[in-house]
Amino acid sequence: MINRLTPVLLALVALLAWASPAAAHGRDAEADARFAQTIGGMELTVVVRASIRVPAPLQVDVVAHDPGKGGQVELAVRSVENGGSSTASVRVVGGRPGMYPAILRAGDVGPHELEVRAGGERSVLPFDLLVPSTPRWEIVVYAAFACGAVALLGALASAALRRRGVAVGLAGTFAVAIVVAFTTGAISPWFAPEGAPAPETLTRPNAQPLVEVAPERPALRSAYRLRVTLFDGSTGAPADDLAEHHAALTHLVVTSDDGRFFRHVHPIRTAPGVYEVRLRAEQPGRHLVYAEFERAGAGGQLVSGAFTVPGPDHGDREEVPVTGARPVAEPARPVAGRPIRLTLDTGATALRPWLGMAGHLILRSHDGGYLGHVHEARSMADATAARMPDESVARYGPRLEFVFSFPRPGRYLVWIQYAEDYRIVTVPHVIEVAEEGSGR
Ligand SMILES: [Cu+2]
Repeated sequence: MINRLTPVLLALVALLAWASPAAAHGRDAEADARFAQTIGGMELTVVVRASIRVPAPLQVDVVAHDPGKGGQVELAVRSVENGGSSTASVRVVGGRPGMYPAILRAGDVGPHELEVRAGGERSVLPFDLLVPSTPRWEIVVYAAFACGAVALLGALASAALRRRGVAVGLAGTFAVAIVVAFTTGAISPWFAPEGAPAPETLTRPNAQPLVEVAPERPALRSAYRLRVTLFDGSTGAPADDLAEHHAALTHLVVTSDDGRFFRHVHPIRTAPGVYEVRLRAEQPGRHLVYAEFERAGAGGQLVSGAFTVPGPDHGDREEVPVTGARPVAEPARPVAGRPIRLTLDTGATALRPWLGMAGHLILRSHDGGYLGHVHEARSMADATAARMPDESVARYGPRLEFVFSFPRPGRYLVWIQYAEDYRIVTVPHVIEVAEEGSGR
């Protein structure tokens, strides 16, 4: 009997040892892909919803945080491997922030490109289309049950034919199969979850960035382009392997020296390794640019640049126009190197996640030499999971809380950003940080 069972046991062991499919960088098959995009005068988040199978309809939601004057957003999804494509478009209504859903079609898993066109601009975003696979323990359970069923039928048939030896053997096989099925099912919670992102190993070099402005000295009240070109230092080839990092491929913060101009935007990918954004020069003087991105396998990077908008010098005037709700700092006189708690009562109870968080705190030292980015304290737990909280659920508010330690004493320009029912609100603020032991 043992001899008869050996093939069954070997087959089940082989099934158990069956390798699980590899997961794409940082995202599991059941997570949506998110791309914040500043395109056609709009601030959008394009969400590619996770699919459960292919071929199937593919939902792509265009979340308009700042719809500007509105306009048509053309979407096209294309498989890199077999070229299969599908298109759809949504009409974003000017001045009406919200979620605009579109249905495309996905024919295959694997590397894809999502093309987004609006207002004469075009962005091509690479993403992996994943479909959750059946966990292997489940397959083993099904196989064992199927095996057991066949053995049981065989045993009954053998018994009816009075072939006692065969019947006993098959009954034994049935018993083993049932034990294997139940045991595998019972211990399945201890198996490593399949399709979970593999632990990050940082083996790649950082990307070499080039931050450029065209024209080099943008005229006051005219449009200009900011371009971040990323290349690999050793090969000179474009570094085109950016990972989705806080729901975007690149984040760009542009501030004027005096802090009166502040934009937090998300450049479009115009070519491999090239990210561009169209802006308008509204303030004369020196401007500082900070770009935040993450090359797959290389970790996050923060790079900076500067440019000047020629124009009359206003001298040393008050930096940030502080209006509306004001954050409250605790302690009221922050000290360098010690954490402070910054609380903002937004007065709104329907705050939605933006870039995966209830709120963002961006702070810049007065001279521009330092830029910090902090996430809202209570929403951080949501983002520790591989999946971002969904924009369609208004789950935060009215209070936003940030904890941060300023590295050095001095004057800091601070901007708190959050999405009030899809619309992005920016609250500027100034914080004076004292030196430790300065007696205050
Ligand atoms: Cu950003």
